[in-house]
Amino acid sequence: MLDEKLDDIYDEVLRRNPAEPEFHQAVREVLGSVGPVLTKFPQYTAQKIIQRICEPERQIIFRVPWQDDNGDVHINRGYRVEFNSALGPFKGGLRFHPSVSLGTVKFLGFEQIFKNSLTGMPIGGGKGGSDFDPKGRSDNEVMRFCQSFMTELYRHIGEYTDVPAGDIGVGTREIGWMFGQYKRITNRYESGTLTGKGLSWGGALVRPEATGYGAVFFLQEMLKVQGREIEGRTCVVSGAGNVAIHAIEKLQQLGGRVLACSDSQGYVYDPDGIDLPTLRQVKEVERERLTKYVEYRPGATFHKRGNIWEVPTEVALPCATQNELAAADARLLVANGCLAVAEGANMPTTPEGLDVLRAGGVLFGPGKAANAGGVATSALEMQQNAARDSWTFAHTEAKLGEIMSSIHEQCAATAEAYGRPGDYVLGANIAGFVKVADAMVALGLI
Ligand code: NDP
Ligand code: 2IT
Repeated sequence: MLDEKLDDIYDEVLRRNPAEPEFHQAVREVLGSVGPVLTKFPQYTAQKIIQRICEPERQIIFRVPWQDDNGDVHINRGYRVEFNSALGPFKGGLRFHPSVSLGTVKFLGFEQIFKNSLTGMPIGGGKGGSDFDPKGRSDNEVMRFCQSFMTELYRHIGEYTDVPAGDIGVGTREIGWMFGQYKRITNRYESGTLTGKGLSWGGALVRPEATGYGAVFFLQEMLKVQGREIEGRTCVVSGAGNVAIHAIEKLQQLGGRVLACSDSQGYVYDPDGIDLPTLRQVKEVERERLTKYVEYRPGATFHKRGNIWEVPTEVALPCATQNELAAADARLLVANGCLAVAEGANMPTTPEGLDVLRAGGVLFGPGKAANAGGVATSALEMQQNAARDSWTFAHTEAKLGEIMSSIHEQCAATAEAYGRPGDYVLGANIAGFVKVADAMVALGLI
């Protein structure tokens, strides 16, 4: 339940932003936490900070025309929502997936504000993307799409304005094609305009690994509070993309036994533990479906349209997409003795799913805290670009580890201070919010 004042604000958000259910869900979750903050800091109410934070500073929607290999013309829609720049230039990824709509980009951009605040780095929140579907497209088609997308986007971004990166469907390859087009149009080698670049052209070590590794570091911190470790525990990781692969890698390095991973077609169960080289061969080298994994590993089984959360596990990391872990899934996890959930994806757990996990006493690390390692390492990439420097893997991974334990500490301390020890959702929302709110007050009515 929201208190009356917040309820009115939320109703207004619904009225002004119709047909954007994911955005509504993200706003509702944050408003559900910040009630006690408004009581403590009346200036936020006087300054209408909540209303301002729910309204993006700028929303850009544009046509992206491109031609496929047969010469047929396609029209997609591009988005960049520049949500909040109180703490630094807008920062957040680009998602290429057929499900992308304005509401999707707004939910992601809204989450990004608080996530980026928690990292302690000087970055505001933004997000972008397109309803373009890269599946089944040739390299040349994806390159032409990226070039067309950047032909409009370039005028809105820059190292002091807005710094995009990857997300679903956008990795180093796509960032390369977009960076190349940006450089060509502007005639400037501005490395700090995009992050997630390749190593030989301004990228940073650990950025590809950072989101997955960071989620596991956050999980490690949560377990540590209870005197527990990852070593020897069964783990299930949904997804089979950038975040999932690197979460699996770090879990295995720390002695976790990862039994299953998934894509949108179903899940793989490998009783001997997911074989990372095979997974990488299938997903990163061949860019194939996960079904191919079982051709290399006869002991593993593919469960077409199966529900990965039915696999009994002590640790669950949803690393695919939003709302992939619903109440029924949460009930399966609880019934099977799950101890902890850390969200590698953005908003993968539904509100009802979260209620079930809470009631079941499962440790829960929300995405805006647990997956913040990716964007934090993007900010480290920006630092290296600005200094024309490059750091070693070990140094950068150590920094990532420090950032994740600081985020855990902020969430835990804030939850404790507001009388809800162990509630990382409340802790992340309040700690992330207060810093942005203070900066907004300090910068005046802009
Ligand atoms: P990738 O594109 O590398 O991988 C996405 C994975 O999720 C694929 O296995 C994909 O399966 C699956 N997936 C995507 N959409 C759906 C869907 N609608 N239903 C079922 N499965 C789906 O993306 P990332 O690994 O980069 O991103 C995964 C999640 O992590 C997203 O929520 C993203 O916002 C979040 N995130 C990413 C960060 C990053 O640095 N990349 C940072 C922080 C959060 P298939 O191939 O079958 O579509
Ligand atoms: O959701 C996210 O934090 C990302 N996709 C990464 C954003 C970034 O700018 O690195």
